[in-house]
Parts: sequence; C-alpha cells; structure tokens
Amino acid sequence: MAFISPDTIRKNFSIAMSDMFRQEVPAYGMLVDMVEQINSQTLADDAKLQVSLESTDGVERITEERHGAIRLGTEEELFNMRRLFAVMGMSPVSYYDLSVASIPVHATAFRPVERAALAVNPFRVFTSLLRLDLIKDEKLREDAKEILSTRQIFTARVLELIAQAERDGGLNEADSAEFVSEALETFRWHSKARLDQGLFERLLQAHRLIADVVSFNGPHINHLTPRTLDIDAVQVEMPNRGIDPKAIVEGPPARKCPVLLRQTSFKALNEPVFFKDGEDGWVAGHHTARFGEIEQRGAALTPKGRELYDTLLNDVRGQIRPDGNGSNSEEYMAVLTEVFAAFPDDWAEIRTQELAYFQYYLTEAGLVEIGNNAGRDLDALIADGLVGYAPVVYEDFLPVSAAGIFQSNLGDDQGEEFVFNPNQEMFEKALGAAVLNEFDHYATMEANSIEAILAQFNAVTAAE
Ligand code: OOG
Ligand code: NI
Repeated sequence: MAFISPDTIRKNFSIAMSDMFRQEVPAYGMLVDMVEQINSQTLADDAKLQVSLESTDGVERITEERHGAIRLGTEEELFNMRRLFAVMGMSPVSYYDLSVASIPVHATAFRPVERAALAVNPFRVFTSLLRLDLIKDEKLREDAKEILSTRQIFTARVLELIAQAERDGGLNEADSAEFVSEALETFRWHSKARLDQGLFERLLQAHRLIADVVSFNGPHINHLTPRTLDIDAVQVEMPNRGIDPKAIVEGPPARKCPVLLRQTSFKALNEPVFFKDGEDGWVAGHHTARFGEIEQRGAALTPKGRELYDTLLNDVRGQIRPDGNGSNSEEYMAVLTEVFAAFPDDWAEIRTQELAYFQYYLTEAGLVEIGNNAGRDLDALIADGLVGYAPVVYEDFLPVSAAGIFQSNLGDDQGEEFVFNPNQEMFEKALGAAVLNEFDHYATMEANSIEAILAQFNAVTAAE
C-alpha cells in the first residue's frame, strides 16, 4: 500500500485550513484576494522579479503560501502537536522567547525544512506554549492549570492515525485524507467557553492571552498569513477596503534588497462567545482573538547580518517606539529608514560582507564554459559571470515582530508585566525534541549549493 508523501498531506492540510478560516473569518478572504491582486500586479510590473522568483522560489509557491499561529496550554499538547505536524513533514525550527515583550509564552515554528519540501508547500505554524510559571497569582495559576488538565484538543481518531503513521512510516491515501479532516478539528473555533464569565474576566486581567489559551476547547487558529510581494501597497490599500490595519509594518523598512521579514496585521475581531452559567446554562459574551496578517519575505541573514539588524532595530527603538494608535507612525518609519541606511542595500555588497545566505546557479555563459573552468574558486566564477546567485529566503520569524503582532491583536491593556526569562530547555522538554537551529540550517543550505555548483564545473572536465 503506497504512502502519500508528507509534503502532499501538508499541502492538502494547508488548503483545508485556509478554506475553513475563509468561512469563519470573511475578512481573511478579502485579504487573500487583495494580496493575490497586488502580487500579480507587482509581477506584471517587474519582469526581473518574475525571472528571479522563477529561478529560486517558484512563483506558484508564493500565491499559495501561508503561515498560521496557535497557542497551546500544556506540555502534553505541545508534545502531541509536534507528532501531528511531523506526519505533514513539519519540524520545530528555532526557539522564540516572548517574555521579553511581556507576553507569557515561548514558541517555535513548525515548518518544512528541505528545499524540495518548501517548494511543494512552505506552510508553517507559529506555535506558542503558555507559561503559567510566569503568572504571579497562585490561585489563578492553579485554576488555569486545573481547567487545562481536563481538556483534549485532539480527536481520538487523529491520535490513532498519528500513532499509525509513526509505526508504519506513513499513511495511505484514504488514511491521509481522514488525517487531514481529523487534524483540522483541533484548529477550529469553539464559541462555547469551558468556564464561567467570572473566571474568564480574572484570566483576562492577568493577561488577555491567558484567557484566550485557557478558556476554549481547542487552540483555534488565530490567523493565517498570505505572503505578499508588496507589503506597503497592501498596508495602504487595506483601509480602502474597510479593513483597519495596525499602525506600522514590523521589521526592516522598504528596501531594494529585502531582508528577513516584514509583517503587518489587522486588528482582532470582537466575536460573540458563550460562557458557562450554572449547571447547563450559557450566557452570551465576547472574545477577541482572531485577526488577519500579511507578510513579505526577504533574505535569510547570517549571524553577522542578524546582529547588524538587531543593533539597528534597537537603535531605532531607543529613539522612538511605535504607538499602537498610529500617532507617530510616520516619524517611526522615517527613523527606521534613516537608521537602516547603515545596512548595505546591494546584493553584491551584502554577499561580500557575508550578511546574508545565498544559493548559487549556473548562468547561460556558465553552461557554455562549464568544461573549461575546473578547479576555479567561486568568486572567480562569479566575477566572470559563469555563476549567479540569489539570496536564500528567510523561512522563519522575528521575536520583536511577533511581539508587535501579538500586542496589536491583544489590545492595549496589557495586564501583568513579566520578566525576561527564556527557558529553551523547559520548552524542548515539553516538545520532546530539540528545535533546529535556523542559522545552522541556512548555512548548510548555502554550503550544499556551493559544493554542488563547484562539483558541476569539476565533474565535466574530469569526464573528458
Ligand atoms: C502569534 C504571533 C506571532 C508572527 O507572524 O510573528 C506571529 C500569535 O499571535 O499567536 O504569528
Ligand atoms: Ni503571524
């Protein structure tokens, strides 16, 4: 019985999730339509971009590309979530500590890691685990723990299918289809809370995020993010379509050579929910959790490039902090642009200074001359126009940007302050695995690409 490839299962799952979210949150559908229009316009206006995307990421990948986010309550939920995503070829990459931004969670991103897998479908899920250890109120902490201890966010059938995939090494067509629909249940919105309004309010006061994680039957997908080729155009266009965007675009400013990640979102919707009222009664209330986000992806930076990025961003934040209400957005963007002038904005320069990772390919001239250049080094081949290069796309997330996204959709009343307190060891213990180090991974991708291109030049001569 043939197994369906994990990449195909992931692709099917990401489409199913997008369809579900479109039905649940109509504003998301509007955003997707808008991004698709702007992406095709951008490509039509920029033939060079079209060519460069074709030789690296593939254009189709971008239109279908999404990331989502969920917030989990217990170690066991995180453990099983890792197993669930593994069936779809998604592994935990990087550790993100959000306590820095007074958000009581730490997180990882589940995503495909190999180039071929990313090309099929790059679906990723930013997955946070609530840190009850950071809540000071002991009674509240115990209440939250107690409520979480009795919830089961996975269907019995999906747990069986996960175990089967682990045991047999995969799922056949019928089982993988059932896996997709059973897995989807975990991410669905539940309007009936597991607690009464009084406790919900107390959790809200400690932190809105705690209430969001603890109160419901599952970790509803809180946003799905399409990838745009022109985030500034989408930011400007949102209000024209009746969508209210957050004040600023997170991440680096607009540049000729995009790096890392730029993100913006629209505010969370205030949605009707029901709280428990006595034995089997319900009382109507509201909860804000789900929102929309878009992102633009640029080059993956080396530790040296990332350090420069972090230094510049800190410098900006030392001068001005973006106000949630948008009162200083223009000034913020002006300072950001000015400070980031110190980050080279030319691919050749970025490569020479080793600020980003690159992948290498044979140019047309290289193809003709391939037999006459054995043993030459990469820089010489590039200088002669025989080898071209393109930046490796950044597939991960940024803690400061993520914090800005969390904050914009949690509202301004932040609740308790939490101390900076990363604990990767505790996170990995719950996860049941180590997270992949993103820098090591990008470095390996680059090294493999260099090795492959040099081997091509050397192999031809050797064969003659
Ligand atoms: C996750 C926020 C982080 C991103 O794109 O950086 C995120 C959340 O609000 O649960 O999705
Ligand atoms: Ni996001």
